[in-house]
Amino acid sequence: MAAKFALLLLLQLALTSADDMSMEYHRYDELRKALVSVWLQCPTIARIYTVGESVEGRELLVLEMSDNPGKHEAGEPEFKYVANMHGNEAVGRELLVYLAQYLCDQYQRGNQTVVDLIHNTRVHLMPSMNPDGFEKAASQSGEIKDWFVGRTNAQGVDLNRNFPDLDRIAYINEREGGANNHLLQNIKKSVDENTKLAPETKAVIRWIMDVPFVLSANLHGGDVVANYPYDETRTGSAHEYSASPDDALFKSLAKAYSSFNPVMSDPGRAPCRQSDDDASFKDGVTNGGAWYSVPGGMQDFNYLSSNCFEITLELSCDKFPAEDTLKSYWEQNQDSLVNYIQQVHRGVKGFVRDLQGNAISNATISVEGIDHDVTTAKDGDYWRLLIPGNYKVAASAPGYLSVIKKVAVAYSPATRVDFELESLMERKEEEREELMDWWKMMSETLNF
Ligand code: GEM
Ligand code: ZN
Repeated sequence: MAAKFALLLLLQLALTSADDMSMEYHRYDELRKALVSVWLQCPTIARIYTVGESVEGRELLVLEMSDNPGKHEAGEPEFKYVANMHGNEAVGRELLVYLAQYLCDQYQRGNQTVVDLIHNTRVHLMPSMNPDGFEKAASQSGEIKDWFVGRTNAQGVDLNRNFPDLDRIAYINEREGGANNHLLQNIKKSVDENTKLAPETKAVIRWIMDVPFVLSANLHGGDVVANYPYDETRTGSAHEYSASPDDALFKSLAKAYSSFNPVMSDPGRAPCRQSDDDASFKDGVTNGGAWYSVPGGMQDFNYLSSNCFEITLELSCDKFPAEDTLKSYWEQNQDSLVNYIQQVHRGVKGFVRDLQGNAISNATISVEGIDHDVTTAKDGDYWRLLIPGNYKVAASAPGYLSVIKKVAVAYSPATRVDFELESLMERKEEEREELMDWWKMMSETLNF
């Protein structure tokens, strides 16, 4: 009996492996089953968890893929893909299901790139941030779907306008002096009590604050481009290039995606629609503000509230294309999706510890010339994505003497830079002892 069951299971799994799985839209229950099937096939490198519930009670499911699922490993960077926050934008949702299946298959086949990726990275895939919207969009009869039905959550909230508008705070701080990172800290309480925040938004905010994500992308549809911060313009004008302190890096990250996608990077690609305002698109990438201003978006929220650098990927002209085209989207995006995850292994990374070797969490890592700091996670581990170059990197923490190091950064892998910080208390103690020794010596010499 057990053998028969195992055989059936194997047969089912063989049928759903990435090579021969025909791509079809997964409704909510099918999505759950597809994720469970990956987990059953690859239980040692996969885990399913949920970060919360939608308005209508559907789970915001995440498939985690890593060699030690379920826990943050000291020194191992965390990565996320979030799709379908606009419920009617369905391609990203299906691509993440397919990506999960692909990573599982390739890991089992010993594909070295995938094995290395899984061993060195903790990858989180959320195929749908707006499962209610998706059900609404998918319930429309016929192949052609309305452009807007299912975009918002079940309360009519556009989730990509619903995040706390930290850009406004960052822009004020730019003028008046003040930080542009970890800006949620002072207003965290107001997130819990804020009735304007949708449950989906709240759940994702908590997730972003809890997991030490380093890099992510937010998958959309309706155009074909990789969009990078800032999304909201400084002046409030509709279109205006809005550089973040990490503009060069973000451009490089966006190109790391677009350059592996033959459609996105095609300089001769016709605009999705005649009326499209894609004047800001170049090499398949665009600055968000230059395209059009988006206040309250998820992308900038990541950058301004946490250590996570996020870009927004527009993957298809149609938001909900015909099912038989899904496979072609996978083919266009497969290499980009994998290559973009690998970007998490760039820049500098390492640990900040005290002289006894104890981890210093929440220490600040700053780079001369780039006005945006990251902080260490609980094991004192940090990741600071950077483009190639020579940098001065400083580690500091309250009560410790700061240390600055010169670092050369190549494209990849990340340069390892550890910091040992001396506590000011220890320094004071040392100084006191030195003074005592001196006093002792003086008194002996002068024969007091
Ligand atoms: C966008 S998100 C990407 C574009 N960002 C900017 N700044 N133009 C949205 O939320 O309106 C498009 C989409 O819905 O996919
Ligand atoms: Zn969208």
